[in-house]
Amino acid sequence: MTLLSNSLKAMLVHLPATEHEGVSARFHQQAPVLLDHLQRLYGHHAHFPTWFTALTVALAKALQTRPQALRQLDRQRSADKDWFCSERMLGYCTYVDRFAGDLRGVAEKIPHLEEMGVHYLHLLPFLRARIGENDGGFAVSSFKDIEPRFGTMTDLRELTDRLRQSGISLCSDFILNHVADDHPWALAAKAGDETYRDYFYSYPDRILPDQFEQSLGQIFPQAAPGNFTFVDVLQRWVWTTFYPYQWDLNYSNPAVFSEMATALLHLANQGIEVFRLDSTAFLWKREGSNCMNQPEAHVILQALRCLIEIAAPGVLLKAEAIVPTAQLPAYLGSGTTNRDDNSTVPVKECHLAYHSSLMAAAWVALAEQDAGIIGHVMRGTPPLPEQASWLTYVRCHDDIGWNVLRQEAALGGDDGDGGEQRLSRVAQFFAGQEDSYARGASFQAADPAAVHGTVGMSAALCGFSSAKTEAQTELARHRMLLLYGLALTFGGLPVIYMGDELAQGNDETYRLDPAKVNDSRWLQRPDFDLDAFALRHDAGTLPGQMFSSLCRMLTCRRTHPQLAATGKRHWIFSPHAELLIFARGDIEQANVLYFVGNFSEHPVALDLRILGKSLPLQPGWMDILSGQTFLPEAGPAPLLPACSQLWLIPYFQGVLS
Ligand code: OTU
Repeated sequence: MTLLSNSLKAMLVHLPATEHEGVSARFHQQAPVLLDHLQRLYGHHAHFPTWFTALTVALAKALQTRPQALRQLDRQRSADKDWFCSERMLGYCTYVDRFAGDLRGVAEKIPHLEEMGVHYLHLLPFLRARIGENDGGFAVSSFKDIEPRFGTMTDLRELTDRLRQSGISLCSDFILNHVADDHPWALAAKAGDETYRDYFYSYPDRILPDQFEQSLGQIFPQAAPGNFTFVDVLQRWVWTTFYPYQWDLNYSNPAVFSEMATALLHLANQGIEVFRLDSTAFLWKREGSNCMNQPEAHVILQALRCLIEIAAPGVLLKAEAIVPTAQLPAYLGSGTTNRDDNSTVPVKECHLAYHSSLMAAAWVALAEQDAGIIGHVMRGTPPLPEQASWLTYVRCHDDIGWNVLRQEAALGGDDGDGGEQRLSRVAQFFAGQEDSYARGASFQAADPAAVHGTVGMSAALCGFSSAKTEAQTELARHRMLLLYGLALTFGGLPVIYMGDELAQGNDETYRLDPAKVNDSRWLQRPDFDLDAFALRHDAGTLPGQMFSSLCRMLTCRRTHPQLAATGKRHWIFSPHAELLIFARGDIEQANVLYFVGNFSEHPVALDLRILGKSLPLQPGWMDILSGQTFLPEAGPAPLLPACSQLWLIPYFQGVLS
């Protein structure tokens, strides 16, 4: 206890008396858990007490320098902890340069974001990145500087202020698993500084790397095979899970934790309100394992959460863990932990986590014309813990990783191979093989039959690029809207990927760039199409039709509280495997909302009697997207056209519910 009370004293010395009460309250709530977690990771180090006290002083300095406007936001959000679970929350993800050139250009695009009702903007990495190849900014050279071509730290602060005036929270990648090989820590290591060499994992020979490799996966098996890179100047093998120039940080070294925690708090004070914690699954290495989802990785994330709760409680942490459904909930926090007064509190980890299984399952359902696998994922998704939400999405800057669905694919598959052939067929379908409408490409699959990933913009994967007739284009648009309909109604924070609102296609130019040609993810990283943007209100054009249809769905979402992340969700059995049916809200109440999606390419009859079974009387139904009503006495079940969807609410003749 003295360590904690001494640490609090050391903190308060740096803070104005007006902050003491609030900080002390947050410290008393979080510090015991923080200390417990850090002792589990680093308590065996002799200098732990000194190290811990120094960390809390860094915490105090972060508190001391946190701008007043952000402290105000902290207070507001401490009183409304579910703020990001609202049905009004909508995200948009894009690259700074591709969307607007630089940070100042992003501010000029705010009206476009406001028109869609965006309240969360994920700008892909904009910190100073490695000179040369840098994995699209995911090889960070400095956590203190902005990529010069995007602007300055002042530009960032001005942008976050401007976004906040429009009710938009900036989300930034915080790439905490690795740094670039030209980061000062890596340069110091290469210069012979053993303190910094120990910020990384490195080995004098292949003995341990070869032992680790036996149980490790491959992220870039084609472009960067293996997980270790020989660095001549070190004469050692460095752990590089991703590209050879991305050196994994060694979190068994407490110095790494405190450096990264300090960097996170500094960036929070620049006005970043959400941190996308990149590659969180890989943070802890354990021989004989795949070094993913290790318990210590969760302890690290929970400790970062404690620090944020003390120093910047208005900030959200989002786990980027592309892992099987069963391993996702842990990233939001599971179980309870004891406080020093023996009370138990729920473990808090990240506020948000990508529901990558739901995203991948939606694409599988489209390829198979069967919604079964989405049902498996939905039923395998436990209720959200308090103050937590899923990030739901259709596409992002990365590949669609099919292997997250191995468990679900094995359930419905009939190949007896754990779903591998089933997922391989889907990957090949979207890579445009056989008679598929999709125009995607394989990602890092040396063997076309192997299951790895698929790349391509939503529009290309949904058939816009291959469409030869008006009907085929219309069907492609309905496929894409169906996938966004699921993301918007499932219950989470849905994120639009830049260009999808205009049905923007692939960017094939990466094949001409030697620095990109080996990473097909660049296929889905086009510049924002300003010509299409100019047509967004022209209903006679494809961008116009896409934009108006999507905006209709966005309006319906934000005006129906049943669709908030905190709302209940009930999967409903459908006799037609093509149909996905689930209810949002209370199925016994008249404000229940049903999503019905036809994932097939042919019309399917919807027996309305499946819906509303728990309602006191069988209502009629109204589709809030089209306004169309379906009355029980109107006769046979309505036919759902191919790839169409209905968002149904009870409709009592003459009385709108
Ligand atoms: C993440 O990668 C980023 O989203 C990628 O853009 C980066 O290349 C990578 O980290 C390294 O920073 O799940 O948890 O399948 O989509 O590795 C790591 C390749 C991730 C990436 C995947 C992803």
